[in-house]
Amino acid sequence: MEKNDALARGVRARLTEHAVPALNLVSSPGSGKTLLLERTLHDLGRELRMAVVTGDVQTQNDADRIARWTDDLVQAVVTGGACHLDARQVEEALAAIDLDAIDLLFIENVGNLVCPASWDLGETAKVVVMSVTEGEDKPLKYPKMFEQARYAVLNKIDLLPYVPFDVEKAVRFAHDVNPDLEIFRVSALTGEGKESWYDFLRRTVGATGDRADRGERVAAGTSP
Ligand SMILES: Nc1nc2c(ncn2[C@@H]2O[C@H](COP(=O)(O)OP(=O)(O)OP(=O)(O)O)[C@@H](O)[C@H]2O)c(=O)[nH]1
Ligand SMILES: [Mg+2]
Repeated sequence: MEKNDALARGVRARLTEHAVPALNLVSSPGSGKTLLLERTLHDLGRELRMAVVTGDVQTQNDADRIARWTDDLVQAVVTGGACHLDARQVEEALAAIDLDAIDLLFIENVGNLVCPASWDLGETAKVVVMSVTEGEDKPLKYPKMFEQARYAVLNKIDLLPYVPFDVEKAVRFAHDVNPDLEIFRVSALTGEGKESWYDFLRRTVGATGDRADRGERVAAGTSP
């Protein structure tokens, strides 16, 4: 774990040097991380250059799905049994990505709400995706993940008419665990609520400066 944290610091320093914010998407399996990324790349791909590192225990399915929507690099990491990505895998994946050519990096972690909470990947922030088919109590049952995350996406809101899910209760539980959690309510399928998510992504990129002054800052050796 100490070795991982040291590697994560290296990844973070590298991303900072290139002014690239990185969002680590974590969630239970099937909550919609990949579909959210597909829609985001499709809708914002002309405005922001985004690269993706996807982690799966087995298969490159998610990388193949995401690669349909972007010419930027999509790096697949097959963990071969491990229930999370680690900083070394991200560091290796970054070797194939031109950080000066991208505005934002997404990391899609392995789907589960336990292991990824403990592993720093050098990301700017963890974004926990929670869907309305999972029940409102996930923040209470997996508190570490919700404590570690700075943002949450409540996904599949298009299904609210069909499932017994109390949004206000879920939000309350999430804030009981982490009062600072900023929550976006979206449907990756229909696009409902997507604008608040996109505004957040624009803000995140804006906070680390635009590409025009990135070169100067890198040359001057200053962080954003
Ligand atoms: N109705 C509905 N279905 C969705 C939504 N988002 C994702 N799905 C569906 O949910 C299933 C799982 O979505 P994925 O994007 O593969 O989920 P994931 O979190 O990437 O899954 P893992 O990578 O296996 O952890 C797919 O059948 C999606 O089409 C949504 O907003 N609404
Ligand atoms: Mg996925």
